[in-house]
Amino acid sequence: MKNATGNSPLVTNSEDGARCELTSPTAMPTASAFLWNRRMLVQVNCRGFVVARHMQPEPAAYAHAPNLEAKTFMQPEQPFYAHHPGRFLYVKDEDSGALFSAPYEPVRTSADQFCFSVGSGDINWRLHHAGVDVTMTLRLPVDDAVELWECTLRNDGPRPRRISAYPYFPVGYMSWMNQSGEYRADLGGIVCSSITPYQKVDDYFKNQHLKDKTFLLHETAPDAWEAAQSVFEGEGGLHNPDGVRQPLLGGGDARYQVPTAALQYQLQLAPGEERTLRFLFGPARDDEEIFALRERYLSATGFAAAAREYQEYLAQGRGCLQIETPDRELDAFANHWLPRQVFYHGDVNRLTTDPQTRNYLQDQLGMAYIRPQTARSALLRTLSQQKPDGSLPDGILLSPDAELKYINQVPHTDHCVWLSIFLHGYLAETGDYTLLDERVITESAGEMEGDERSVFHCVSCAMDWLAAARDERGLSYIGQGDWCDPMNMVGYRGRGVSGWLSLATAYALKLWAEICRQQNQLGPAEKYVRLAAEINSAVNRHLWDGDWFARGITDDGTVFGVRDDHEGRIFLNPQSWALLSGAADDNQKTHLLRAVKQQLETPFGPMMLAPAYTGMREDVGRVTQKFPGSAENGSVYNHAAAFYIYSLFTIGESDRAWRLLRQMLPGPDREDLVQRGQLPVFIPNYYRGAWHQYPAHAGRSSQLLHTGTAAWIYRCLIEELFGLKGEGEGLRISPQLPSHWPQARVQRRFRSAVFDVQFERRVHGDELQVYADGEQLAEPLISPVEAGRVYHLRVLLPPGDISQLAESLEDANTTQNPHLA
Ligand code: CEZ
Repeated sequence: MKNATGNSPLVTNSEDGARCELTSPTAMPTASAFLWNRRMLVQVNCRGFVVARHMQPEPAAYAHAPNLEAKTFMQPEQPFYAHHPGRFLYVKDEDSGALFSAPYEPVRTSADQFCFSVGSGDINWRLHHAGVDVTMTLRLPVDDAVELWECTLRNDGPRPRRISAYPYFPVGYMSWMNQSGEYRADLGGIVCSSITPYQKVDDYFKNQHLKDKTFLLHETAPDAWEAAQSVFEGEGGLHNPDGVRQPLLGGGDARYQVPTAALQYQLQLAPGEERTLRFLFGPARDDEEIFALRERYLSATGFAAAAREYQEYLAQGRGCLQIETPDRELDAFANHWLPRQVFYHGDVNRLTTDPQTRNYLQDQLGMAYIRPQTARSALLRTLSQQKPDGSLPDGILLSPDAELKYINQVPHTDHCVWLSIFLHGYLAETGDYTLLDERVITESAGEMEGDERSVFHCVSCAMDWLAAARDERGLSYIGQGDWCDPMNMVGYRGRGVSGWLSLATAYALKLWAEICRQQNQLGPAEKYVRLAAEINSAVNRHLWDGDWFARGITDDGTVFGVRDDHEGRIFLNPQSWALLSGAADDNQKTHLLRAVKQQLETPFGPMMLAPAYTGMREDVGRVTQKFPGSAENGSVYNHAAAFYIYSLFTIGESDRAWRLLRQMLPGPDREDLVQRGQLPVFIPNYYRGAWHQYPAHAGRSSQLLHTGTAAWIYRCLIEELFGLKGEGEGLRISPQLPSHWPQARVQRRFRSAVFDVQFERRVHGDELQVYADGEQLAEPLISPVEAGRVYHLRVLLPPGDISQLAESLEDANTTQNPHLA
């Protein structure tokens, strides 16, 4: 534990990189972390505010306005203060009346010491204030929607203390139909009840299984309690509630009032003495369920068993890469946090029942490196929902009752692209070519019902659909959106086309052609290569703007994302995908790399477009209405940055790729951490952009943890930066380490074998040399790979490329934020 006000570092990684700790509740006030299990997600911030959702199976909240639309997780970047109550513990000295609270909110007293400590399976806060040590720890079990809280109070001073401790878990507004709260001695806690509001008769039947109760159960009986929020908070409010100003809480109920859960413990602590209190907080359908949760978890042994089971669960998400490089922060991130985020996405599919098809396939691409059998079934599930014309629906239904909702009711045209991208990555990683012969049972009703086709056939149909969904110029229709959801008005009248999607189609067809060739399907391979070339040249004919590729052409025939545009002048995605698809020749590459550097790069990564739109453009769509520099409107949208980084690696721009990859991680210096407000425990979906418009705000994290970025960056590290990539029956070694790294050590699990790799720089000689178990390889390829074997590789890299290094330094200078300098 470090001093909150001293000069100790703001954020530190533990020695093994498995814990990340923040030593101030105010320097990065929205810094957050998350825990999840198969039923729920909890995102907490360092000050004690919490957003939690459980699945029933649609996402729902159980504390704070549950019947507000629980569609997505609310924007945690916005201060939690007004709308996001949390889990608090007030501590009152019974003799002096002095009050503080843990973790920091709601009283906001600055503690003598503060630590917000994030682990992969628990989050805890430790603080020391006025002679009292408080620890609050949150864990989740694997399979139930319930929070396990453990609070320890310790008298750290020389004299006996009389203290009242008040766990306060606000529940918030539950329902306009029916809400209440009361203490239930028989269940051991406060139980709040409601009826999810509805009007349609049908909903009555649908809602019957909903968990309409929220409980706070205690292991140790309290001295007093209160269940009405207005009575507990009273005139003093959350910061100084009336309840804690009285000797004892009043024991009131909430009867059609906003319910809450406040308990009071009067503790006498001798010097050095401590007390541990355990609680369960969560949703339930009825008393029986509450009772069962209590029986199962609410004890020291119940908590310990849950923690053990949770560690076993996390072990299933263990990454395939362990690294030791000159960059300690990267090591911690790549060894712990990144695979954890990939596993979260891939195992619970962002806790939705109808993930967007492109998200599902990209999340599962990440899963191919962690638990490939899950990725495999996801592909089969996706294809089972393919439409008769070869296209894919906008979302994939994961349960029988699931429906396509929200964004999935808007027609997007890019979903098929992700099929061959997924497969290309999956097959390289697993060598599981039998998947291509697997029979797919088509679920869709009508003529295709019961039809059985091979994966190979289904994907070919999807590729044919993509190749056909183009206009007379040969460019891909955008419909009401492509990868960019809110780019919904470029082509809503049926004519507009997407430059990005055209390039992505060319790339997808090329990848598929490679797979066809590998399968000895030479005719189709040749066809897809030809189609890809045709699309690339159509893009070159219509969308090359002299220095970069345009984003698209509107319904009215206006090319946009070009030099004449004052806003949305240059977009990142077409540049990245022109590198991937091969549309850009060497001369074009030089131009577009320079344009991206000059117009899009910031110290926090490349922006997705610039300048950000400041007003509605009706021929582009609602992306232009988003706040400039936020989300798709010109933020450093990490998913798009990841595409760019990946594309840079594929053309051998190693140092440029490294520089941008490193910029995605917050820290390690304090200034950067404070500006972003993000802990290096997950990649947020964006950092604020609009670098030239609102430089003071640039870099600030969205705190949104759902992003395709995680899978792509994991892939970049494994296959590109460390260059340990599957190929046919083997593993190819083609590292692109940053040129200033003298060495690195990596352990890579690959198809049931282990590769222990030592990378070193050579002093002389400019080719790569690989030694496997002492013997030099003629080609940097180990093939076939023997399952169960441990390979020891020594990889000698050419000396660092000084010219690339100079490029990096020059870049760093051109992107200095004037407001940070
Ligand atoms: O959603 C993401 C989508 O989940 O935005 C990406 C897209 O490729 C992903 O599939 C780029 O558009 O305004 C919107 O509708 C946006 O689409 C957002 O909802 C965005 C969220 O930021 C996800 O966290």
